[in-house]
Amino acid sequence: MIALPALLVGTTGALFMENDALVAQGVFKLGLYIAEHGYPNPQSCTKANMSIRREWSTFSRPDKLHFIDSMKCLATRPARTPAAIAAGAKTRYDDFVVAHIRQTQHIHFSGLFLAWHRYFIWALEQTLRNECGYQNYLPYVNWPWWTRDPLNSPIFDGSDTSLSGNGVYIGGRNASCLPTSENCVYVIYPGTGGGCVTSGPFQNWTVNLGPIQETWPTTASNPQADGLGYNPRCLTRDINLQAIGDGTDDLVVSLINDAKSIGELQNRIQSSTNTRIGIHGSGHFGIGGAAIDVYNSPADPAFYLHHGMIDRIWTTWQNMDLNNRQFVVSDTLTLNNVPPSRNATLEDLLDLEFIGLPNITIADAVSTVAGPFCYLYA
Ligand SMILES: *[C@@H]1O[C@H](CO)[C@@H](O)[C@H](O)[C@H]1NC(C)=O
Ligand SMILES: *[C@@H]1O[C@H](CO)[C@@H](O)[C@H](O)[C@H]1NC(C)=O
Ligand SMILES: *[C@@H]1O[C@H](CO)[C@@H](O)[C@H](O)[C@H]1NC(C)=O
Ligand SMILES: *[C@@H]1O[C@H](CO)[C@@H](O)[C@H](O)[C@H]1NC(C)=O
Ligand SMILES: *[C@@H]1O[C@H](CO)[C@@H](O)[C@H](O)[C@H]1NC(C)=O
Ligand SMILES: [Cu+2]
Repeated sequence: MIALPALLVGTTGALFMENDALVAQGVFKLGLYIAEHGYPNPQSCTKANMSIRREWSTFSRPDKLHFIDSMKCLATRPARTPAAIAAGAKTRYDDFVVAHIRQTQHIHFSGLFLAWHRYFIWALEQTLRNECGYQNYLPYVNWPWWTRDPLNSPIFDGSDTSLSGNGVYIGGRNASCLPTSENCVYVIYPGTGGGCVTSGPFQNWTVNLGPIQETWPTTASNPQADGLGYNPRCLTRDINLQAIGDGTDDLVVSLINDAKSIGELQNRIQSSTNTRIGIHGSGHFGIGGAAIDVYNSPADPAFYLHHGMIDRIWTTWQNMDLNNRQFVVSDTLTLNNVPPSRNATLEDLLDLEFIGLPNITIADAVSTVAGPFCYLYA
């Protein structure tokens, strides 16, 4: 038997919760599955070159600094997106933001959501490695570890090894409703910031595109209605204890344990109820500011760690029953099926536009160990 769990020994940080136990159980089941069936694509992925994605707090100080520097490096390289497609795309980092903005209405609340974002964050990881000398793998943020005190977490404490801290506090803001004020399922109160990030490595980070949905008072509007014009400004955040507080261990555990189908899993990850915002919304609204703009949210470097956690939940749910949970797809090709579109299929393409990687299909993206992907989560 191929002992994949051996790869994980010594990789856990100071914290270990029930969701981490499920992740480890999933890796064990994946090991059993591979022992029985072999690697799905041994030409491109075996134990010898499997990588492990880890929680931000378990990175060493040098590893944190390398990740931060590599993200900044992408923001100094020229964009590949033509100005005729997006005048606001100035940097290589912006190529990622543009691809996400242009496809927002197809890759959220749709059959593409999980697979497209898996490919997208992997593309960032590979681009950091191939173009900016990064030697490690994508970190993720295990929200349940930090629900009680996110402002003192290693990711948001504002230190030189964080992804920067909160935005400056802006008072006098009203609560808002999700998903819309007409359909008020969940009331969300303003967070603890709202303005520009002023501490840590990304205090001078420039957001070039959008906003499309971010409506905080400090945010200048984009010269183009589609948000693709040039609109350089600071990175805003609004760390929201209510929203982050919803991303609990029991929420993550129940997603993995209770979702009976891919449709139920992806909808529960993204949906709000009157008591909970869903783990995807919890991260976006918990970070706040630029991160609440569905279109432009990858402008905040923390986006990629949040979506690492979403991918870790999907991966673990799949690992629990690999025979039945890989080649499955649900929902259509448009956001909440507006405008109406056909059901997604395993042959539908994941297009990363000017990021510059080939189109792959949803079927190509359902396994993290079948190539092009070759990774596990600790
Ligand atoms: C893993 O190794 C194989 C064989 O050497 C190679 O073809 C493949 O590209 C590698 N995959 C990754 C993800 O590095
Ligand atoms: C908050 O709501 C009140 C009452 O609807 C309104 O008068 C006020 O303009 C709102 N403030 C902001 C900042 O939106
Ligand atoms: C931000 O810019 C200021 C002014 O140029 C500079 O002094 C400071 O070192 C920069 N901080 C970071 C974290 O890049
Ligand atoms: C799309 O999927 C739904 C839910 O699985 C199903 O009821 C419906 O028949 C499908 N539509 C088509 C055209 O296949
Ligand atoms: C990906 O597919 C789209 C059509 O869906 C096509 O326009 C585009 O050129 C393809 N990109 C690559 C890199 O092949
Ligand atoms: Cu997204």
